[in-house]
Amino acid sequence: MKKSIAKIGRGSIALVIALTLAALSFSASTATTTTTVSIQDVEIGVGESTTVPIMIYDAENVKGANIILEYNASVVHVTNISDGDFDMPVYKAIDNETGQATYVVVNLPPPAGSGGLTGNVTFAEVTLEAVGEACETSPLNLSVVSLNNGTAEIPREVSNGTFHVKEKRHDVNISTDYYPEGNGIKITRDAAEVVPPGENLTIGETYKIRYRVENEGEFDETVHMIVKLDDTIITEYDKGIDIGSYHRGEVEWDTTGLTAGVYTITVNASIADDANPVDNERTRDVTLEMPEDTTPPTIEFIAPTPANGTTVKVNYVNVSVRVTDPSGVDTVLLNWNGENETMTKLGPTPDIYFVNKTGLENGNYTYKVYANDIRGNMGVSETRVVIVKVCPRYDINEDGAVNYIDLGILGAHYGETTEPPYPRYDINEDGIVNYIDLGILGAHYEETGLC
Ligand SMILES: [Ca+2]
Ligand SMILES: [Ca+2]
Ligand SMILES: [Ca+2]
Ligand SMILES: [Ca+2]
Repeated sequence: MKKSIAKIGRGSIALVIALTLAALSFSASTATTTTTVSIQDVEIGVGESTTVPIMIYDAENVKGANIILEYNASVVHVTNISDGDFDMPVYKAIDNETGQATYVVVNLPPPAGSGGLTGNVTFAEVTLEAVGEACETSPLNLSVVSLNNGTAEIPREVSNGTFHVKEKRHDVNISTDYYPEGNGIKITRDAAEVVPPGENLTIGETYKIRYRVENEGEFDETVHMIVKLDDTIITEYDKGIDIGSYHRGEVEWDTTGLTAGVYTITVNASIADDANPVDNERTRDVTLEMPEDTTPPTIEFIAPTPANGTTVKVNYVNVSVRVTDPSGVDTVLLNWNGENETMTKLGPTPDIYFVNKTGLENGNYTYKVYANDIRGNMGVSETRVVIVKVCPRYDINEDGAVNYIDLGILGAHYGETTEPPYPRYDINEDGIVNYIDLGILGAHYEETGLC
């Protein structure tokens, strides 16, 4: 090996000196940096392989290197050494009996080669295979036989690594690869059409929540699955998933009867002892909204609203309606003889609205009810008429005139006692039909057009 380097050195001695001088002058200004030969710590599972570099950090004009990696061959083997940044590998030897891998490289001067290497230089890439048992470790020690600039050794430090065989792990996860846009949770309508995040769901439709659970550990597992909507569990089951296998799950979600708003879907896959629990639960927020609504509310007159065309003998009328709409009712107005007024919502019964019209003069009144839903669809009821006809009590038979007919009725009941609600022939409502009532009737006798 020395022979190879020496031979190259002789062939370009002038250039090597020039580069060495340049390197010396350069190093004066960068005296604080130390060239370090380094290999990182490595952790892989039983039987697994990985490739890591042996680095020369803060190199200055490196033209040749001879480095031996020493390791415990009962724990780790070197299965390959491949080129780093140097022009020319000179020697390579792997001995997995003694635990030594030797590699020698050299750089040629230009134009044949790239000259001395400066900066962070990859010496070689070594492939390591874990041949030991779980939890075993091996040093990764670097023995630097030579690190030179063609004429002299370069001062350097060494940073060794440690090789660790990973413990066998239990590890399942909800795969985000399955549907990355939805954090691993896919939602479909009509069995196939995917609802992308940001698109709202429609209340009344049935969706499917889909996900994939992967077993990335080293054991067969029985996985406990829970799918929740906010805090409500919509499905819960156990599922066996073998090593390296997966479970693709789906749950039907019927949104009928739910209120509009944001809901959080949670999919959780749990096992007793998961090495990496952070990937065992995924959530996705979805917004539920009411379906398209172009239909106005339904408006229905209910008791005690008088039937259309009714004559009432009192000076008040109660108008009550039941108003219903799947989207929700916004405003309900009573149109009474052409004038609108807001109807009052009746207590705990959410869809009943009413107005009491009081102090009404005798006459005909026309009315109807308008109602709109929260989507702005306006509906109107049938139009009704009510006739208010209040006659004075002394017009006992309510025919608008005080005459012998009223007198006959009063006479027929004369001397009777009465109870509330007092009959009209007890004109002054004092509980007895007597001369006082007769006197009132007499005072209005032969009046007409009263009602
Ligand atoms: Ca996990
Ligand atoms: Ca509607
Ligand atoms: Ca009369
Ligand atoms: Ca009386």
